[in-house]
Amino acid sequence: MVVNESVYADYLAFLLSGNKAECTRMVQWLIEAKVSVKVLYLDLFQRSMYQIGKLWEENQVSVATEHMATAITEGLLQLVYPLLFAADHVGKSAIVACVPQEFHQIGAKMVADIFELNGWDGYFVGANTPTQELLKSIDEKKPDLVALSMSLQLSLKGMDEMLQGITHSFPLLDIIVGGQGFLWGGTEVVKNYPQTQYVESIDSLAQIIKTY
Ligand code: B12
Repeated sequence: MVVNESVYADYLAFLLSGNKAECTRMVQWLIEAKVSVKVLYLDLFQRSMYQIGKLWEENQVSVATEHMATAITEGLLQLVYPLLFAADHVGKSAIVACVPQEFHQIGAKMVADIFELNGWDGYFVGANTPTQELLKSIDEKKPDLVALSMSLQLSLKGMDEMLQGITHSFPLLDIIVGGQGFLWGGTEVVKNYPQTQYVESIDSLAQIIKTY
């Protein structure tokens, strides 16, 4: 089932006005109507946040409105949780982190959820993760995979630093990287790290997870 244009328009209007109650009711209703996690994430949450980013860039909405919409969206992700943990556990795990200086975390949280949806443990360790802290988590959790998220073009330096740190301490660990920061380039940096793969979407990620 898809999210049709009028449902999306209503949701966006509620999100922009900070109407958390109506946004919650709409998401609950879509979950009951068996809309998939992927559709909710891409066609409702991602689409509306990209639109809010565009409106903010064009000075049509304030920073406060954008912050409010972000907070509401982060809360709504939790409504989806019961759908995530239904899959049989396959005994694999991934750590998901935002690279240093990267404060955009909704996409990375979605990535961690996609692992859960496929029966993995998906550990989201946070926005702006210091490399040393990530290394400690890897040592502790011994994941099968590490996923790094980058939303800003400016975060490429942090991505490079993190890839260096991981490959130095855990040379055989598979790493995947993604996020809209790569829209402005950066895949050439990733190619310097043989265990690392750029993945362009959560759809492709789901395919890759299945091959593990
Ligand atoms: C909310 C928001 C913020 C919030 C974030 C809070 C939070 N809790 O996350 C705050 C206020 C912190 C913020 C700050 C800034 N922001 Co901002 N922000 C946004 C906004 C509006 C929405 C982000 C979002 O949640 N998107 C929805 C998610 C679901 O999409 P996503 O992140 O792309 O993730 C999807 C995919 O990319 C993918 N994915 C993501 N990671 C990974 C990883 C892997 C491994 C894989 C496979 C896939 C994958 O999966 C997700 C699902 O499909 C965007 C607009 C936009 N286009 O997104 C701007 C945007 C990202 N911000 C922007 C900017 C410029 C900034 C600031 C520099 C502004 C400033 N001057 O201070 C700061 C930088 C802060 C920092 N150092 O990180 C620009 C970036 C432009 C650029 N060229 O880099 C954008 C695009 C806005 C714009 N139109 O100009 N921002």
